[in-house]
Amino acid sequence: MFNLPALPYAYDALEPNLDEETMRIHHDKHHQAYLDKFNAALEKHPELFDMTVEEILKNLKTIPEDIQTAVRNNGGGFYHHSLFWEMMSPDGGTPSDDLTAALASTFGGLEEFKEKFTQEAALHFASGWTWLVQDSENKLSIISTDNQDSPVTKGLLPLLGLDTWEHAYYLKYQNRRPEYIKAWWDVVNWNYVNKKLNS
Ligand code: MN3
Repeated sequence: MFNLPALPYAYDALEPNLDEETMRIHHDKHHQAYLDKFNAALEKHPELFDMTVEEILKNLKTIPEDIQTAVRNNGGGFYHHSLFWEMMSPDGGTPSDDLTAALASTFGGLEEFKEKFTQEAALHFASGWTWLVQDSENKLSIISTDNQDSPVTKGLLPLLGLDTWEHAYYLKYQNRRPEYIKAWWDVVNWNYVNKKLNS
C-alpha cells in the first residue's frame, strides 16, 4: 500500500497566497482520494506494490490493461500532489547559480522563464498541470499535461509543477487563475528545484 505523505508544513503556512481551507481540502480530500483509488487499482495486481510510483508511471505502457487508466489518473494524481507540496514552501530560498544559468540559457533569464511559465499555465485549456521539466540530455522546457498525465511517463524529470485544476484555487480565487499563479510564485520552493536540477 502507498501512504499519504503529510504536508511538509502547517496547513496555514502558505497563507495568504494559498489559504488554509484550500490546503486542507486539497491534501486531506483530493490527494487522499487519488491515493485510495490508486491503491484499490493496484490491489488487483499486488506485485506492483513492489515498485515505486515513479517506476509505475515511467512504465505505464507495461501496466496491466485492466488498471492502466486508473493508474494513469490516480497514480498520477497521487504522485503529482506528493511533489506539489514539496515544490512549495513558506521559505523556499532563491534559484541557485546553476539554476539561474540554466534558466538564462534556455529562456533568457529568471523573469522571462516566469513569464513564459505563467502564460502557459494561464492559457492551458484543461484541468491539468504546467511543468518545468528536464529531459535525458538535461535540456529544460515548459510543458502542460492534461488531467493527471505525468511528465515521467514521457521520460521527463519534473523540476517544478503547478496544479491548474480548479480545486487548487477556486475557493480563494474563483475563476481568477492568473491571480492564483501570481500568488503561487511567492511560495515556490526554489531549494527543491535547485536540488532536482541535473539529478
Ligand atoms: Mn490538485
